[in-house]
Amino acid sequence: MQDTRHRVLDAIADGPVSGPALADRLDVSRAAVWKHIEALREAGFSIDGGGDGYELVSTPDFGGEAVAFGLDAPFDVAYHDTIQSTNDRARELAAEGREDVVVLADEQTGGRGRLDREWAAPAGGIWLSILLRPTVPPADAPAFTLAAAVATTRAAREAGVDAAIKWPNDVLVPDGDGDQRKLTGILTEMEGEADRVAWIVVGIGINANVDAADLVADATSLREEGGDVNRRVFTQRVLEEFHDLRSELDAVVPAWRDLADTLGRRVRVDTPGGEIVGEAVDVEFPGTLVVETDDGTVRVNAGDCEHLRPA
Ligand code: BT5
Repeated sequence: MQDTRHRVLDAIADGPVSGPALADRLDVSRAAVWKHIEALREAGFSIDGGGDGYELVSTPDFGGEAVAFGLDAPFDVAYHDTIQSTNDRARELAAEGREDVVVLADEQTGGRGRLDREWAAPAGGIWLSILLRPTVPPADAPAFTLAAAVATTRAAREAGVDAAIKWPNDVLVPDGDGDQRKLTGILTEMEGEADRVAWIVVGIGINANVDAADLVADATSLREEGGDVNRRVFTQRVLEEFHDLRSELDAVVPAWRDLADTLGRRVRVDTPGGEIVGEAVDVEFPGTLVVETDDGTVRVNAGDCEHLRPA
């Protein structure tokens, strides 16, 4: 069904094509063609239906059909205008055995950060969760979080926003006063056995076309940094970059290094084992931060990182 709809879109994008010709080409009935055209119009596609046949005039700025159309990555898109949390929905889909699905929403009513922190997710954002079943050990899972940060940072830079990554998973924008504001947060959840991941959900929260006043202190948005973006295109770019990286995990850390703002900085990292202060000198696969402290080199796998001003 979805497939035929995409083929209808592809055909009328180069249109105009008559209904009977479309039915012939796609090997479906004329009534089926008409139903797809109506469904696409309802999803916000503007389709001309003049004497020469159907022709795509414009694509909506957001939504499931819109993001799936022309997406150069093999993900199904499950779109919701509003939902509690895209990560929660992706976990349900994982329990149903699905994979390579992106749950996407305009608004979340119960968005979650790490450690059950709240994530503000008003309408106008790009709130998405990617459900994957990679054949990797659980220890490699952090690489997917880093890949999401790289993908989002690249998309933000393409949109003209001066974004960079703070270890491990925040995409930040400098505020001009030496501080940084958070544009994106990433929450990765997974299930698996000792040697093999069953599923991973990578949740990416992008403050897109929203006012910073509707977020939290120290947050920014694409709207604040450079103006509203076409969310369809932005989402597609994030998913395409992410797909390239998850297909070549070894490329993730070098790409992350190039876009990181943490390396070379003095940092304080709150870890489950206590606080670590020193200079962040490197990141190693799958996402380990290497910190030079007064007591020697320390490797950190997880924690909250704060950039400190130079001593
Ligand atoms: C994160 O947690 O940064 C991960 C956020 C992941 C959100 C996505 S949205 C799609 C998917 N579905 C979900 O339910 N979640 C994911 P953490 O590093 O713990 O940061 C959380 C902290 O960021 C909060 O305690 C606030 O201080 C701050 N914060 C909350 N909302 C924010 C926003 N919209 N923009 C910037 N900062 C925010």
